[in-house]
Amino acid sequence: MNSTICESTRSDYEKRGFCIKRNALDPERMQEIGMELEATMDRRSGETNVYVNGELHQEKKRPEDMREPHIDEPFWLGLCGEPKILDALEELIGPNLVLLMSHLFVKPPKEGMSIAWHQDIVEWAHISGSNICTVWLALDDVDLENGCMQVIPESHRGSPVIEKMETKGTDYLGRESMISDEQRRSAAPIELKAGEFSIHDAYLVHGSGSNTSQRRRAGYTMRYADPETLQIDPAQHWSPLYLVRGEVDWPAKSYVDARPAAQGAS
Ligand SMILES: O=C(O)CCC(=O)C(=O)O
Repeated sequence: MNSTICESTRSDYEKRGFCIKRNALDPERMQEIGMELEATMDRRSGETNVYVNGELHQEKKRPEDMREPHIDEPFWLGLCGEPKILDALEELIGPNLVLLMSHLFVKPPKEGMSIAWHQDIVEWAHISGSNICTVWLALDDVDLENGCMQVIPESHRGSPVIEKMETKGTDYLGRESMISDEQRRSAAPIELKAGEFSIHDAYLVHGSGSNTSQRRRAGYTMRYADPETLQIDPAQHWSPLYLVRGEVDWPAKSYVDARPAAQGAS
């Protein structure tokens, strides 16, 4: 296991496909985020319909699967526009930033699911572009024991599309990228304190183990792109596209204006 991690610089990010921002959000802000997380988890708990071998079952909703909270909860959209996060992104992918998606991944103690090795870009068949990335904000302290994210450094180089196979396991995705043993051995854990975040390229192979600890592991992923290089079919995309910083060609591209000044004005 390779435990060396890169700092938050553009050259590290380009070389290794990810970087880490330490001491980003302060404890007061994290306390506020923690309270909102509890409220969102309460609102989204309950049962959901699933089909197993063609038969309908009711299952408890998984807290790993709280998708797109930014669409209907202004708090999470506001967090996607957090200046410290956008400043870090701006250095890496440029001054114009579009929010594509977000997802709260909460792994409960002792039973949090693993997430198999995958590349984000391969999961989103209707999206392509050379400058798409994910911010993974730690809402709890995360380490290998509670199932922190792990990455395969440099696996994004050359923008490969790696074939997937079914895991036939109990992981969150049910399919995984076919990577070599050598790549597996090079995995780097992204251990973070609450309030720190990592940024990874959409082609980088990553995943996470199950939570074997007594502690919760919560993270918020926010996915961004540079609108100049982004290619997306809005008809197939399940959420609006939000411009969070900079400029785009209005109104040819239909973005929701979520830049902080626009939000303040409304
Ligand atoms: O939260 C995790 O462990 C994995 C998250 C992930 O796959 C992603 O951010 O793309």
